[in-house]
Amino acid sequence: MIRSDLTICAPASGSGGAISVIRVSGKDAFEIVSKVFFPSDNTVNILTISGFRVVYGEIRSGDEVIDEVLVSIFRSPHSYTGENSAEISCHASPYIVKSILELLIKNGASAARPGEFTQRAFLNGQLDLSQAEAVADVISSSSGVAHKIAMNQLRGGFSGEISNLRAELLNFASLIELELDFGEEDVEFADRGDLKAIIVRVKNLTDRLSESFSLGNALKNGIPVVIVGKPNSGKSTLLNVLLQDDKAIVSDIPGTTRDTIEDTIVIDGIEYRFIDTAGLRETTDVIESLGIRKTFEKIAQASVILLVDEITDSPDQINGRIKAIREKIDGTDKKLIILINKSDTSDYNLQGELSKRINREAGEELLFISAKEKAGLDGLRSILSESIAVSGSSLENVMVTNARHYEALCKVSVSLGRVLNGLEENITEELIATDIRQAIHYLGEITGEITSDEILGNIFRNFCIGK
Ligand SMILES: Nc1nc2c(ncn2[C@@H]2O[C@H](COP(=O)(O)OP(=O)(O)OP(=O)(O)O)[C@@H](O)[C@H]2O)c(=O)[nH]1
Ligand SMILES: [Mg+2]
Repeated sequence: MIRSDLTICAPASGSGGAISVIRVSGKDAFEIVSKVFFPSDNTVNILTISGFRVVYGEIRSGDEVIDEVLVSIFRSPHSYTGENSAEISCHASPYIVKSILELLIKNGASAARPGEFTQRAFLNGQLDLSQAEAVADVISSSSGVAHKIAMNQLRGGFSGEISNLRAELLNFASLIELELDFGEEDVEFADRGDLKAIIVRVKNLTDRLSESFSLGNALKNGIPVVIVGKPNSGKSTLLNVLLQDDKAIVSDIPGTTRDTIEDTIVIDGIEYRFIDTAGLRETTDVIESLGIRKTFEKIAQASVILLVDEITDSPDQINGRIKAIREKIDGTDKKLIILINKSDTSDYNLQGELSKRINREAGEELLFISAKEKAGLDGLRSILSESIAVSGSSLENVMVTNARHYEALCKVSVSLGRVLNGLEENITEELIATDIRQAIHYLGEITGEITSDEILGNIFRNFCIGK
């Protein structure tokens, strides 16, 4: 619901620290603040003062001084929301913050709803929809890379790409609609081959963007790395040393881990979600077999699979397990890393012998480690970083991290596929125009624009038909 007639207020800073910021925004922001805030320089009037000024003074409730504060003034449209806004920096006492908010509300402000400042920024055209969504991503990003992607989206990189696609389609639509206007006369304003080339190009770009979602989403939420292997091979020990935390129970009893355990850690600016699983073996234990079923699900969801074997396993056993995992991940871009654990219990010669007899395919890595002695882990971390960096060269490009955008892009692609078929099969302009409008509509859904008027606007602006 839009409540643009209300002036809203809310704490804008988190708990802790020495200072809290309270944000007030809306047409009556300055009037309301002026009723409770008294500048120490009484020649200053916040009703008339220019924007981007900071005023020192007291917040008072009747005769009682609640706090000494700084009030920052932002005049419409030069504020985050685009409205008149004030930010009150007070001491970070929960009591003070609560008292000031109560005072503001008593004097006519309303408590802001979640996201309402950003919603107003969008409604007032300060941000488009995908940028507004990026605000939440920037705040919640927990790694350097996630932050970089969110900042790119906030600064309009993604919106720019979507706008370019839309502009191309709007041009195309204009031509088709023009032909529709001349319906009876059977004119073709645009060469069908040229039109097809535009759609192919836009569809390729759309598909490239939607393909970036699986990595983009993983980078935002943590790259899922699943740790699998036979019981007792040291999977939970490995999880614990990677997380530097005793998260999982470790014991010498095979079948210790029966459910999946996961947690995240940032390595070289990228967040990984490590998932420890129940060891894979034939079992009649109901709970354990449920855990094993879950292990397969986790393999399906993971980007990277760490297969943990023991140095005392025979090459045949290890090759058998590699083959079983490979069958599960065949045809995907999942990365398989084979870890031979408990290397501390063997000598170097055995490692050399073993590595010769393990059948690896291109892209699969083999590493000898000792989870218990924390040996070989730097090697593992750098393989992880490199494997993401390879596909992560796309980091330089715009990346889709938001499921809503991904869904919309998939719909765009389907509509464009229909346009291509339509062009090929020479179907009527009406039907082609419908599919194009749909594709434009879905792109507009991403940035939050309204489309049909725009198509018309574009026709008249570009072609000056004047009717
Ligand atoms: N010598 C040696 N022992 C290890 C190493 N890693 C793990 N262990 C031991 O192997 C046993 C099993 O370790 P876990 O981490 O519980 O193995 P797991 O793969 O999680 O076992 P399940 O959950 O039962 O499938 C424990 O006694 C560990 O101390 C290692 O690198 N070297
Ligand atoms: Mg375990």
